[in-house]
Amino acid sequence: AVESSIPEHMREAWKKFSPKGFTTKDEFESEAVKHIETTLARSLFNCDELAAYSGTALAFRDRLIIDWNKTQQRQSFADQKRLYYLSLEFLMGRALDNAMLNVGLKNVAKDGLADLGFRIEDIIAQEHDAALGNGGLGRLAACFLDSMATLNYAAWGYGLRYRYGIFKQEIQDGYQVEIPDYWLDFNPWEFPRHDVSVDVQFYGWVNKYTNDEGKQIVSWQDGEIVTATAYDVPVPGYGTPTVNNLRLWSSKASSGEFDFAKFNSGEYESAVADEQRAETISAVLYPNDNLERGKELRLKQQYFWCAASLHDIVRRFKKSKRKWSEFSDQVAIQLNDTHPTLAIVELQRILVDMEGLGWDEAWTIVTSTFGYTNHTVLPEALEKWSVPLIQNLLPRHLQIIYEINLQFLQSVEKRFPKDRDLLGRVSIIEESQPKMVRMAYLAIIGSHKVNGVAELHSDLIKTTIFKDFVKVYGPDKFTNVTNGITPRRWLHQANPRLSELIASKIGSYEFLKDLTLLNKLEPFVDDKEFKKEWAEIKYANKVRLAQHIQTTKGYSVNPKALFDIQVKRIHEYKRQQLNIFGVIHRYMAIKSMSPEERKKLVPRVSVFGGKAAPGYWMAKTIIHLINKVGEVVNKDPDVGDLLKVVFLEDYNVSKAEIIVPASDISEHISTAGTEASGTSNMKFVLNGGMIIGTLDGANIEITREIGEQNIFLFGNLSEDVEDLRHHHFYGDYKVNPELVKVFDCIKKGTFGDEGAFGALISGIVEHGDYYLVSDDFNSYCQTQDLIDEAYKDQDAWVTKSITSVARMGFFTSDRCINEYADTIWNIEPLDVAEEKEVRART
Ligand code: T68
Repeated sequence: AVESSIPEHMREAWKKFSPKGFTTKDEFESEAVKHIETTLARSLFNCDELAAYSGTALAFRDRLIIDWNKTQQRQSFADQKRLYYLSLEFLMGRALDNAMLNVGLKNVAKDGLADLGFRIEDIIAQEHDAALGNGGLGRLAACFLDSMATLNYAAWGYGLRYRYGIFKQEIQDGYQVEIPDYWLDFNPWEFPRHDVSVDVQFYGWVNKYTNDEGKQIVSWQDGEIVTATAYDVPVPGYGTPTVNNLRLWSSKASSGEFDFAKFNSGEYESAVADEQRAETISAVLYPNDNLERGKELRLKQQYFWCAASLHDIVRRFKKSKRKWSEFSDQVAIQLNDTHPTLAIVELQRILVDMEGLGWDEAWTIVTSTFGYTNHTVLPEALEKWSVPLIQNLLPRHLQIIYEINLQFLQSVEKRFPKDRDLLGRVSIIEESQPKMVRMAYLAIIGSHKVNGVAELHSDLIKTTIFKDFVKVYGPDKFTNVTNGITPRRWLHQANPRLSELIASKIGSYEFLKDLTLLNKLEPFVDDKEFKKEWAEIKYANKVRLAQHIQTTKGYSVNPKALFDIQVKRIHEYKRQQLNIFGVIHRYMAIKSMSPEERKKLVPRVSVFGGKAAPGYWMAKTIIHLINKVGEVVNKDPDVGDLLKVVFLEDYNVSKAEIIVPASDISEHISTAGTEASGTSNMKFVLNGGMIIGTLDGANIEITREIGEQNIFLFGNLSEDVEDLRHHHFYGDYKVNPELVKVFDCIKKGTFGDEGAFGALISGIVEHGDYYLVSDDFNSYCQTQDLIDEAYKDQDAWVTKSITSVARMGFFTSDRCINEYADTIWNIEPLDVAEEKEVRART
């Protein structure tokens, strides 16, 4: 039951005056103006677009908070099992447009803002992206929150409130430059909860003793304390009263006596330094994707966030006064990659050291609570922490890790008594110098389910990196949940005209909640008028992107050209280098053609976008090359409109919303077996773009759903990669001659300073071409030629486009969340029918 401090007879007043939230245009205007004039202390004489944005955001925030409060009450009351999604990254993007669409009041706001003298698009564009993530992993977490709220699951996200999100990228002289992203200046979407805090301990030592009653006591003493304060972010579902919570922790020095002592004894400076050291924990998001570097501060972040979240979850559970054995009937925790693996150890510590449960009893609770999602097979991305580092920072946790390992290895030994090698291979501890803790192994051992994020990937983890664990646990512990994306943001919000056209054919916007309804579009593939509108919308989206290029880059591109787009983090395995080498190949071909031949070509705009990790030198070299190629190609009079090369700076969620709807072709061309899933592939197809891709990640399932005739596949298969690399290693390979010509062109200095790109070339020519760029080059170029041919038949192209969209129903994150709920979390959605009805009446 929900407790209240207000006596029964006084609750009437609360009910009478509790805010209802606006629904009409006038009410919206009244709320917005109130906020502008009071909260912001502005007036109609100094209200610029930013102030109008702030007022609008605050009005919508109030509205969300009313539903958010009710949701929390409803969920407490229902007393059902909850899901907690632990992720170090939530790449939310902008919130206002999403909030307006989800509560169904965008038109109200549009008219209201017009009354007040503003255009809604300009107001939406004022918002700073919440960029608390690197790429796919962080954006997946954001799509999941949207689906969990939309489907009425009682689910919380837990993350870190970084002061600096992912850096802003600028390009200077063709090079990436990183600018800090201080995003908290004005953020109306968060609620500081100064009353919700957790003290988190680091360092210190472990004291074990027997107390007066003869009981073994373990106490972790004399550490340094840092306080975690909660900041809550409301997460509205689409077309539902459910507003879930994303809780982000911020670090500050604990206000314990310790500090006061220092102040009083004149150690003012050192007290301030302590303060700053504590705040450093949640200061920055690590900008590496698919790479681990073993920095102590990163480990501190991980423990800080896990400990705060776990104590919060346990506190909530304890309020229910249930027995510990019921914990996993009430709580499911999903680990987004291995970053939160310490949560497993922390829960075991809470149960054993603090709550006094026996080891085995506690361990049963722990393992039935956690699920672990793996997002990569790349060895350089698998987390390992050195034993001395953990020993120093978290001495008690290291003991617990050793105990978990001991028990696990003993059980393995019993079942496979003659296999000594196996024990070494599955041990959590790697016997290296220094010893390392393999976090993925700990995550597997501490969870009841482990999942990959696309079929191929889930098969690969079972046959490669986690093969021994399949032997130990059997195959059922491992499962697949293919990724998905939210159609609310990635269709309805990013491409409102397409969404509207689809709704007009299907008869309603119901497809935004049940994406399989898109299949009702297929009967219209021969409808001339419909196809015309479909093509017009794509064209309008291309015009919009062309305008964006004009304003940000200062030159124009022809929106009638084929738009070929690759936007994602820059990484060798994602092979932007293959793309740019292909562009150079095309450029050379154009140069060698007669004017007659050139007339037959399909003009193309090659768009690139994405950030390189600041320390990833090879990725930065790729960015440099793309920019230098652009500088030469874009002003070559022989080329004109036939080829343009654009690098869009600072790719992020809000830019993706402009870019994704504007593609004719997008590129998903990773070396087979390296991209766990990819999710932008889904976004592009859902917006009517074709894709060129390898048989990797979710490309394979996309092909299965939309049909082979609707996708441009090329390149070697993942099962052949190992062999090819083996041959490369022994030097028995020859670089593709067409690619050699491209390299010669670069080496001649065609794109400036030839030395700058030497490593990119030698990696392929001399150092084994690990990513098989040369092996796939021919197939890639030929497929690009097929694309040109296909594009000439616009009618057939549009047919492919519509057919593909109609068959994309599977890739909604709603399907994905329902699969997690059924097969891993064992949770049910909350019934909100009654609440919806009340809302409809009022
Ligand atoms: C991505 N991983 C996968 N990692 O690369 C992508 N890594 O195939 C998949 O679709 C997506 O996850 C969602 O499952 C990442 O984005 C990171 O960003 C990352 C961050 C920190 C450390 C390691």
